[in-house]
Amino acid sequence: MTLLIRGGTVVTHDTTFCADVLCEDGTIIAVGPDLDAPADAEIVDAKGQYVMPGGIDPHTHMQMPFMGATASEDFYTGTAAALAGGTTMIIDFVIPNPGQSLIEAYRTWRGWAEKAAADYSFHVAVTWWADSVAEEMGTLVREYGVNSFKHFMAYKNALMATDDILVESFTRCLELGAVPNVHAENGDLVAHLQQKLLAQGITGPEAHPLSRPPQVEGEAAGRAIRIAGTLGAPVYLVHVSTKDALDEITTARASGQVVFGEVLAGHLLLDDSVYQNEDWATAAAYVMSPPFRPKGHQEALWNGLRSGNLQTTATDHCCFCAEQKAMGRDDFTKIPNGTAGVEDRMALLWDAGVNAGKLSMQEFVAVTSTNTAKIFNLYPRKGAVSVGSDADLVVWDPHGKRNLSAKTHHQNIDFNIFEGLEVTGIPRHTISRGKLVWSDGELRAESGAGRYVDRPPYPGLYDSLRKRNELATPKAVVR
Ligand code: DUC
Ligand code: ZN
Ligand code: ZN
Repeated sequence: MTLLIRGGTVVTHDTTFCADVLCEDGTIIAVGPDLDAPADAEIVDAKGQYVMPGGIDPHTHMQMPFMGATASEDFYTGTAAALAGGTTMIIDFVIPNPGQSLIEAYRTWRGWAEKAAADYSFHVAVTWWADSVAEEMGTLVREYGVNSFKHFMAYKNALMATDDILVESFTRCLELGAVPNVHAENGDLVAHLQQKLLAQGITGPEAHPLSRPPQVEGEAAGRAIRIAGTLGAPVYLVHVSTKDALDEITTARASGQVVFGEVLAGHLLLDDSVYQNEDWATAAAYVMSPPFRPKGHQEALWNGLRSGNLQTTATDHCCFCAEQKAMGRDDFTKIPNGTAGVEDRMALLWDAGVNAGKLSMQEFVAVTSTNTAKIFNLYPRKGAVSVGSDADLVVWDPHGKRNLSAKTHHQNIDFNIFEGLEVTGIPRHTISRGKLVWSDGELRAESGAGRYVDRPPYPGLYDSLRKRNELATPKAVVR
């Protein structure tokens, strides 16, 4: 199958030029001016539009069983919505229950993901520790294409990884060449504050941000970074939502430590006033962790992206509908945590980033696609417009408009946290593995068309880290 994208302006993370892009059997086979295509090739007219790598969302939770509910978005509906928004790959999370085999959980998630319409990969969470966990981490890296492991520092008595687990697991990640990820919130403090608020009779969604104030994230981020730094391991902080955590990352990076930071579209654009809504269901719809933050943090996060101290953007897409959120009607700690955004991230970053002069087009590509591909060792297969790369592309109309709304989005959730926002700059066409899957408002997603993408360990990063650690190895005094 051949597809020619004709007459557009190619934008990558480091350059912009006029060129056609020719795709065959899922791969880009030529990039250049005035390309010929066979008579039966599908032609996409990209005049006046930008041709960019499809978005990669490194943080989604399709179909996730969590807090007594199951996320309403499955791997088909979620990846179809992603394609409608110009995102052509997700990295989701396998989350074993404490005590459960990591490989057993991995197989379960792989089974759920078979219906995906776009390419996908998995981080695997470490929620407990034993020799068998260390062994299975090795098997996952060597045989199953996993090069990143997630650690929840929150969710006490459920998924929380305590410091001893972080030390064991980060050490193992370093041996294996895998990147440890952390959800940085101090789970003990959260549990304490939740009980205190309930005892004070504050039971509604307004208590949610009060139970997880910025310092709860800042403390955990600093701790994870210091643990990683002491061990000589890299660390990737998911959903950095506060200036407090960003400052920890910035300081560590300035001292030469390998630390990466991800920011969510929601944390860049929304603030904690949403929890004051007088309608319980509306306020509850915004309950996610970490919560939306007081005004001021958003500007700091934009500056983090612009300065390169934050490298990736994501959504933490985790959908719970109104009737699921209602489980916490009398107790905010029981509201399933999660919000949606996989369909809207690219347009939000373009509108609030590029149109507002906060990001260049190249920076937009870097933070929505290429940086994720590089950190998780998918580049240049993904995140590039180059010969030999997967033909995962978006043809971007910088003048097109979209009104973000639950009434029109494709996400399987009855609420849109960006409801009513009009964005300028939208995906006119999305190409997944060389196939046109979103075109002028028509979604042609196909269940099962997405493939699992292996992510082998990243030798470039680990070779230098190991060398650095070796040089820093202390020597015994010979007496
Ligand atoms: N936060 C959420 O809001 N949902 C899923 C998991 C998480 O960490
Ligand atoms: Zn999280
Ligand atoms: Zn998450």
